[in-house]
Amino acid sequence: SSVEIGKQRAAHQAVDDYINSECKVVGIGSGSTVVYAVERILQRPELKDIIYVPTSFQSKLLIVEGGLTMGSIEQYPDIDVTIDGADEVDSQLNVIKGGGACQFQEKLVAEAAKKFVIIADYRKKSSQLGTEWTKGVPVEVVPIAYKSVMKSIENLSQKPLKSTLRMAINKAGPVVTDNGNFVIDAHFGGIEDPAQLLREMKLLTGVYEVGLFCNMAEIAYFGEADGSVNTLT
Ligand code: DER
Repeated sequence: SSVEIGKQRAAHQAVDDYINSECKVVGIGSGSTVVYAVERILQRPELKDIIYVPTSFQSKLLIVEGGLTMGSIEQYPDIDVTIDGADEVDSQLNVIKGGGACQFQEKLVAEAAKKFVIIADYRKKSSQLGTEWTKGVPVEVVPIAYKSVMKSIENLSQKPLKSTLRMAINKAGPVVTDNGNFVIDAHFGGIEDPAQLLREMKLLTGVYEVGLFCNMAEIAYFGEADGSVNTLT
């Protein structure tokens, strides 16, 4: 499909541009686009000796099943490059992440990297966060606090239109993250000031991590349906 072609081309180009044998430690994000990044890494034997740091159980499986060397962020707190997907990217490189409920470890591993590189298909490009990605801002919350957080986000400077507890599909009850938490999807429509919203949400008791990555990415690769790739820096 054109979306899969877009994902693959963005991922391959980013790996070829940013990962080389000089890299010692590389962070591997989560989601379906990073699968193509690992696919490209496995096509380049010179990248075999790099230590790969995961951002979820899914990311761990990609590294382990790929026969790559896995390291923990505790052992390798200084990462050369982290490559990860995104749910939506605006022209300032503000990003919504957490569609896969992995945003805590993703943010930890992204912040630890000298360079944070986003890879995405064309659907993720947006003029304003919240206008293309309509599933809300993923907010990881401590389970007992999910109602408190739903209440307190009503008092943010930009009010949510609605917020929902993310329910699992192949498991009864709510989605439980790799960290043992719940996820609230907070719908704001177009987000006026993502960095301000992030700051305010991080202060709410019970919030574990917010799927807004502001002023973090160095570059975003967008794969188009025709196989071309364009970047945003
Ligand atoms: O959950 C996440 O943060 C993922 O990185 C997500 O934002 C991108 O997933 P995709 O590559 O499957 O679209």
